[in-house]
Amino acid sequence: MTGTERKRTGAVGVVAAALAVTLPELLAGLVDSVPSLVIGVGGFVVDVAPPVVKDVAISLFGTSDKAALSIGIAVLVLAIGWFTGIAARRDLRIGIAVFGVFGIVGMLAAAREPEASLLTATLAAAIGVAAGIGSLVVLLKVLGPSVDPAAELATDDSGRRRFLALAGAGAGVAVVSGVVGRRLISSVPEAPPMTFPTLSDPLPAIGIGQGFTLAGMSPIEVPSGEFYRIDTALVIPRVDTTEWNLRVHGLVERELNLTYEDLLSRDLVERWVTLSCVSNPVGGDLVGNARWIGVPLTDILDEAGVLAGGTQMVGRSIDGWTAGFPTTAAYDGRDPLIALGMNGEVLPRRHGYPARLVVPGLYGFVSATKWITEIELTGWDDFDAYWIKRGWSKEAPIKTQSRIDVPGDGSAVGPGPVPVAGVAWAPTRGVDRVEIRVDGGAWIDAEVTEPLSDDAWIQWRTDVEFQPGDRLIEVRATDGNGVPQTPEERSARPDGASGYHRVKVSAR
Ligand SMILES: Nc1nc2c(c(=O)[nH]1)N[C@H]1C(S)=C(S)[C@@H](COP(=O)(O)O)O[C@H]1N2
Ligand SMILES: [Mo]
Repeated sequence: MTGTERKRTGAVGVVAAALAVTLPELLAGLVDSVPSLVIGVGGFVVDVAPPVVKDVAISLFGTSDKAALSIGIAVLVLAIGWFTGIAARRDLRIGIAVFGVFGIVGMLAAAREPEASLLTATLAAAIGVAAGIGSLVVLLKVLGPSVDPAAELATDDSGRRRFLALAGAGAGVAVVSGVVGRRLISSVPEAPPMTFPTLSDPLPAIGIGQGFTLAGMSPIEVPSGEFYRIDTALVIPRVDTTEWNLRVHGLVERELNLTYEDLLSRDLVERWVTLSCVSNPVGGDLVGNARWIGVPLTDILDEAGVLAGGTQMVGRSIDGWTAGFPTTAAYDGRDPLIALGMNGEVLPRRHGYPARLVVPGLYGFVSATKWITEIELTGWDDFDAYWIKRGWSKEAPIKTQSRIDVPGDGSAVGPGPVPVAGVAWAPTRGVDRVEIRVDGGAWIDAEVTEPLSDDAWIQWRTDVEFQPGDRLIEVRATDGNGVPQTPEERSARPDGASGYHRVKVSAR
């Protein structure tokens, strides 16, 4: 095969593979019941990847890691396409086999997705396989018969132009269906706004302008659109509340099946609760504070009647994710919620619409099940939830933490007084005090905002006049029991990072 022939047949394979992947994506975007093969395969990879790989990739913990996974899949698909095209030039059966195998893998993976059926997954895969093999055959044909090494293929100008036009058109269709398909798949319309008539004491919103306002500083109430998002879902589940219900079962006296209307008609309460991800590094932003509206979890548990052995409360989501925490944590006065609203509005889909758990003081991975469909009471030792099976701690109270938001790390400050400010949290215990120190000197008290609740973060600030030169600022919080945050440096795995947040500045 000549260099040109290799390039062109490789390109044929790339175009065919791109069409095989993107046409079913477009269909998945247009028709709700058709699953995305890419998401199916991605989800499968995410589920079976060994914990080590996940720790490195953090693919389940961050949103941008999902983009990385998609790009990885795309590059892999196009590379396989390249080699398939070249191989198919010699023997078309190889091309047919590769697309066939990919179709079967895509179908099986996509059929596992919560909203898919074997039928719709098969349909999507069949379209992909047909598009791949079809374009492969057509483009190879246009390229002309296989030639001897000395000759050039499709050497006459019109033949070459025809090939380039067709291949270009194929690539164009693939790009458009890929982009449009992705858009459609990830565009999840929010539920329409509504009021919560059974909410008796709405809390006032804490907008920008309340608390300390400094450029670069976190607000007390993080707007829902800026709130961190962590989950294993490659697409946000679309839950139809007319079909949805929350099943409370397991070690209970009576099983409950609650509809969305049932939950909305309950006595609702509103609470300030700071949520944190266990993988939030010291100084990280996988933490936020919001007003959550919901049904007190204990109301529902009391109604179901927890039996003696029901020492673990497992939440299960529509996409099969699970989290479990001790039932005693629901009853020790911390007031967990089956949340239906966030910051005064319907729970956004990315944060778990129609309902999720919010348990003050526990990291999200053991407690905060979004898109919840089941609450199951089991024995503590009888079930290990999603992340526990992957080596994370089973008990996971949120550690007392504080963060310096301003000045930014590495920034130049001064001369004169420099505002140093940030947030601190110790959900269920509250924050009593925040101190900072410079270059390991004496701790200086910062001013703190009035706590909204023991579960909510506070803002702190103070002004510092730095001696010129490189300076190191450290912060520590003391919780409501008088226990200062530990200086011991630990990474997130297995039960949350600890240590002081440090920021370096250069002062003039
Ligand atoms: N269904 C589902 N719920 C989930 C998760 C998930 O992967 N799937 N991740 C949990 C984790 S690890 C965290 S930190 C919180 C984050 O909630 P947020 O995305 O609303 O900030 O959700 C929790 N609830
Ligand atoms: Mo998390």
